[in-house]
Amino acid sequence: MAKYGKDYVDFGMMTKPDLQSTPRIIELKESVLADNNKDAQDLREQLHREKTCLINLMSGPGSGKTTTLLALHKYLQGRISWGVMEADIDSDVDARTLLKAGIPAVQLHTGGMCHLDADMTRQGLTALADTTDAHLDLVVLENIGNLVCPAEFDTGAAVKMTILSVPEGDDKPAKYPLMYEECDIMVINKIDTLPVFDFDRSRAEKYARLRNPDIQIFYICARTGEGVEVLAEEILRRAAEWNA
Ligand SMILES: Nc1nc2c(ncn2[C@@H]2O[C@H](COP(=O)(O)OP(=O)(O)OP(=O)(O)O)[C@@H](O)[C@H]2O)c(=O)[nH]1
Ligand SMILES: [Mg+2]
Repeated sequence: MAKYGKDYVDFGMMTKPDLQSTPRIIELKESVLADNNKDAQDLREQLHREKTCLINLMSGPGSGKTTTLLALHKYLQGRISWGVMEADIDSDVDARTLLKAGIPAVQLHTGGMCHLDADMTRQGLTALADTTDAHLDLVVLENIGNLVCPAEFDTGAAVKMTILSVPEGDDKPAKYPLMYEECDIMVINKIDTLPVFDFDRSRAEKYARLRNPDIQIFYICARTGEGVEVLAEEILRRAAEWNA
């Protein structure tokens, strides 16, 4: 029996035909595998063979993950076939938002868990593939808003990306080091709010690089789109490299 949530995949919402605006909601089973890392590695190799680049997008709640995905769509659409798995404890708000923008998306419910593991990610990928005939070259997993647990669980992703928004403060890479150690890309979002917060860019960069000298840092305003094109180009480059 699953410790959390239901012990089955609930496809109840599938009976509704309007998948353009009504997200499919997947109630995830908790993985019973003792060794998540092994499972994640298997999934990563499978995705490599299938030429799907999976990005694990992580951050604290409200840093702008969904807004950033919407902003990226302008630069990704027409250049790559992509879709999104929106993970939340409850609600289908984020998946609805993406579907409305024309991005294939499913909503994953974790039944109270604060992160996704590889098995849950695999369930989500299957559900997402069922919503579209197109092969997805790029899939983004918008993980649960949390700076601690998601960093600890390998989901099988090829790329790990985190967002730090200016109002959260420049000290987050010092306080939640594993997140920044694990990630390939750090996006600093909401730069339009820099004038009203005491966020010090060099301090944020220093704390992050102390943990991870190779982390790539991008500054964006997801609301206005400033800086998003450069981030999109890097995502396209990484996906092309992975899928080559
Ligand atoms: N000023 C400003 N607000 C932003 C920016 N990006 C996102 N927001 C706002 O921040 C709030 C949270 O954005 P979301 O995209 O929902 O954040 P999220 O990380 O997906 O949130 P969860 O999924 O709940 O963890 C919303 O009100 C956005 O409009 C930005 O660049 N500037
Ligand atoms: Mg969101």
